Amino acid sequence: MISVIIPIYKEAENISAISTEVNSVLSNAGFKHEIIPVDDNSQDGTKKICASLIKSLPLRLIVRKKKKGLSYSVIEGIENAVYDIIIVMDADFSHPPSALPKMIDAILKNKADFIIGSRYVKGGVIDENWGVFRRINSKIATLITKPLTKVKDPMSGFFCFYKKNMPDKKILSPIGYKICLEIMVKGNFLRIKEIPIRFTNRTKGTSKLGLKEQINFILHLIKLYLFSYPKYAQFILFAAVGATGFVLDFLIYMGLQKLFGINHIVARGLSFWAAASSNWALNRNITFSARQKSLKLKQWIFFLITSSFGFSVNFGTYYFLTKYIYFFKKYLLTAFIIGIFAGLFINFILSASFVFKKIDANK
Ligand SMILES: Nc1nc2c(ncn2[C@@H]2O[C@H](COP(=O)(O)OP(=O)(O)OP(=O)(O)O)[C@@H](O)[C@H]2O)c(=O)[nH]1
Ligand SMILES: [Mg+2]
Repeated sequence: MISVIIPIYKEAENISAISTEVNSVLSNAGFKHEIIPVDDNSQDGTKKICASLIKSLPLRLIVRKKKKGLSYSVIEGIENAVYDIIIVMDADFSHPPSALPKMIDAILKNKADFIIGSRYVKGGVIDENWGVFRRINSKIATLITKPLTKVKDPMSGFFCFYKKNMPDKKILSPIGYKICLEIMVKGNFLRIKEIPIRFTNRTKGTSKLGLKEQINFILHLIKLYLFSYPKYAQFILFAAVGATGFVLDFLIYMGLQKLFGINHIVARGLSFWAAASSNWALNRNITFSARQKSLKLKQWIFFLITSSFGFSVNFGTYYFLTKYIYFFKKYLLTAFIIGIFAGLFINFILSASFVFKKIDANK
C-alpha cells in the first residue's frame, strides 16, 4: 500500500543502507510497499547497487537521463508510484525511517490529509552540530513562508499523503528543492499534521544544495505567493519592479551625462526607455510569468505606451496638486509621492488588463 519515493543524486554510499532500513521498518509494521529511488543519472555506481538490491527488496530505480533537480525527480517518482499512499524522504538518513509507521498510521486513521516529519513541533530535534548560520537560515526561510502555510516546518522534505490528493501536474512549477511546500500549498490540503522527528545530519556523501538553490528558493516563494495571493502579490511585485526601474533610470540618466558628456535632456529621454524596457522584461518573466506569452516586440511596445501613460498620470497629479492646492505648494514631496502612487496604480491596471493578458481557459 505504500510507495516510498527517495530522490537521489550521488548517494551511492547511502542508497543500500536507507533502502534496507526502510524495507525492514515497513515489513515489520506489516505494510506492503515499494521503494522508488529517483536518480538524476549520478554515474557513481548507483545503478549497479540498485540492480543487486532488486534481488532482495521491492525496489524500482528510476533514472532520468537529464538532470532536472530534486523536485521534478519527486514528481516523476510519485507519477510512477503504484500504491495509494506516498512517502517522500531523503537518502542520507536525515529523515529517520523509524518515523514511517507513525506517519502512515496518521493517514490511515484519517487524522489528517498531509503528514510532515517535523523538526519544529514539540518532541522534534535537530542535530546539535547544526551551525548558527544554518539554524538562522532555516528559521528565516520558515518565517517568510508564514503567509502561505501555518505549518511549523514547511521546509521539511519528509512527508506523506494519498496519491489521489496530488495536485494536477499542470499547476506544479517547483523551481528549486522545496517540493513539500509546493505540493502542500497547491494541493489545498485542509488537515495537515506534523509528527516530531529527530533530524540528523548526513554522515556519508555530500550535500547537493548550495547557493543556487537558495536563490531558486526565493524565486519559488515568489511563485507560491502569486499562486496564493494573485492580486496583492502581483501588485507588490509590480511596484518592486517599478522601484528597480526607478534606480536604473536614475543611474543611466547620471551615467550618460557624467561618463559620456551627453546633454541632460537627451540623457533623460534615453534613460526612460532603458528603464521601462527592463521593467517590461522583469514583469514578463516574474510578475506576470503565468500569463500569455504574447509576441515580445508587440508586448514591449504596448508596455512602453502604458508606461508613458502612467508617467503622464504621475506627472499630471503632481502638477495639479502643486498648482491648485495650497497645502501641496508647501509639501512638494508629498505631492511627488502621491503622483508616483497614482501613476503606479494606473500603470498596474493597464498592464494587467492589456499588456500581460490572462490565458484564455476556453482556448
Ligand atoms: N534526483 C535528485 N535528487 C537530488 C538532487 N539534489 C539532491 N537530491 C537528493 O535529495 C535529498 C536531499 O538533498 P541533500 O543534499 O541531503 O540536501 P540537504 O539535506 O539540504 O543537505 P545536507 O543534508 O546538508 O547534505 C538527498 O537524498 C539527495 O540525494 C537532484 O538534483 N536530483
Ligand atoms: Mg540531507
